[in-house]
Amino acid sequence: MKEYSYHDVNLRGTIERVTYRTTNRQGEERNKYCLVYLPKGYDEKDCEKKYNILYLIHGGGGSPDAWLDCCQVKNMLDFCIDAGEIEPLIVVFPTFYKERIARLGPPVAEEERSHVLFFQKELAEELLPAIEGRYHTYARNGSQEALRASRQHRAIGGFSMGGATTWFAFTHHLDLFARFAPLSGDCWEVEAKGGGARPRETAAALRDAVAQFGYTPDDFRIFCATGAQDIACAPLSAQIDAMKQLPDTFRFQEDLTQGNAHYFVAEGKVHCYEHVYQYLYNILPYLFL
Ligand code: FER
Repeated sequence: MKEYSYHDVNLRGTIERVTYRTTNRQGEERNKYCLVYLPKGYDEKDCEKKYNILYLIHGGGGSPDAWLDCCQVKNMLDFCIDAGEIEPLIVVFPTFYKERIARLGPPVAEEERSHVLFFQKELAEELLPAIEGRYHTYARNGSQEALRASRQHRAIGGFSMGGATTWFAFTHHLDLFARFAPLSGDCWEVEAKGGGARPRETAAALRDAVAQFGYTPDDFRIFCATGAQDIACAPLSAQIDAMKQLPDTFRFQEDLTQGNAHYFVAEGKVHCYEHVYQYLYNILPYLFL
């Protein structure tokens, strides 16, 4: 694995704050914000140029600011684009929490799972339309039809509970996303902590989603990673082992240009943004190939 460290860059992307309407869990209307990274050179008046887009989700207890506050992901994006290592892309930092929460005490897995699950409807019906009706992505507009037609140019990834969010997007919205980067978080589709506790059922649920949406193994790519010392390593590795037993659906390869699924475990890395954004650095050049 390549290690990223801070670089001076001449031309930087910008961060915008976007507010959109949603309803809270009681059904009351609310404003929510997300942060949007626009690469250098992004010109709102240029309607010809189109950008790939990555939705990057924080971990449990976080906020739209967490990724940007906790690691050098912005400098890494600026550098990779400035150096030509990746095509310029838009990165959206939303939150799955409905209201800003200051988590008291330790996380309760069932509760965290329910936030992430409840967010799936907002993701598809409110967040994506608000963003892609506004910025120059491959979606013609923010309609579900336009979003589906441009799914090859849309990725979702996340850290920890953001990884769980990413797996839920796979099972719920495979028609809207074609690229997935679950980082240090297992799939909680079957139950909280299910990737580790019930790996075979979890792998089957992921396979069934592909079949139910009518897709083939050529229609998606999964880039999954964690650290050898990360608390997600044991559950995620159990889940991935079970997915490897389903080679008709999941074609694991080490080479990031081959197959449709990748899993790497980085030596010495733990459960924190500073370590996890390194995986993103390694994945980004291949995410939209
Ligand atoms: C995991 C390990 C830890 C995971 C989530 C966590 C979704 C969450 C930790 C926390 O919120 O503190 O595999 O998968």
